[in-house]
Amino acid sequence: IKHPLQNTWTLWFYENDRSKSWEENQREITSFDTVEDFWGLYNNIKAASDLRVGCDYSLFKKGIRPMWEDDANKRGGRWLVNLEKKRNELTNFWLEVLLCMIGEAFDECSDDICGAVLNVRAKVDKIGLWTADYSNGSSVMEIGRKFKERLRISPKIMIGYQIHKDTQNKSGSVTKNTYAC
Ligand code: M7G
Repeated sequence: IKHPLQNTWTLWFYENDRSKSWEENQREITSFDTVEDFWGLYNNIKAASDLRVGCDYSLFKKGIRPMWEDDANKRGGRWLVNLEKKRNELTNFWLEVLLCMIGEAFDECSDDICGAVLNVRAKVDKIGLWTADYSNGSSVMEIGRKFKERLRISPKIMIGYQIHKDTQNKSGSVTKNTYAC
């Protein structure tokens, strides 16, 4: 018998096709709910660092689309880790994020986790950990601290949490941090 996970997770892949809208470019790949099926999938897809610039992987709880507009993300935000010139470490960072989520590493805050997104970009790759409710301050902070610890980000480096609504409505190129740790 296979080892069940607490949640069922869905992998999404985004590939930039200019003839289509952003939403149409998000493709649902598959869902899994056991440890074995996770590795079966992981071992059969491209490593994060082999994705072309402009592509994203997203892993979300089943039923949540990897977009601001989804009901589960409407009141949410994300912890954002910028990975500048770390393309060779990208695969390991992303795997660690996946393992944190499917292993429910955020303990009693795990219910607040929606999913995570990897953006492979020309200058700075990004990993965002999406949570359900920005107003849930203690949970957001707990998740942020755990996330930082699991990714072994130095205490000297601050990571920020941004509300999706702010990201959506931003006028400049930076979104303000609502929390940091
Ligand atoms: P990105 O891919 O998150 O980051 O956003 P990047 O700027 O490093 O490439 C790029 C663009 O994709 C945004 O300006 C939006 O036009 C679109 N986009 C990104 N997200 C996460 C969403 C979303 O959740 N919903 C919609 N409708 N568009 C999005």
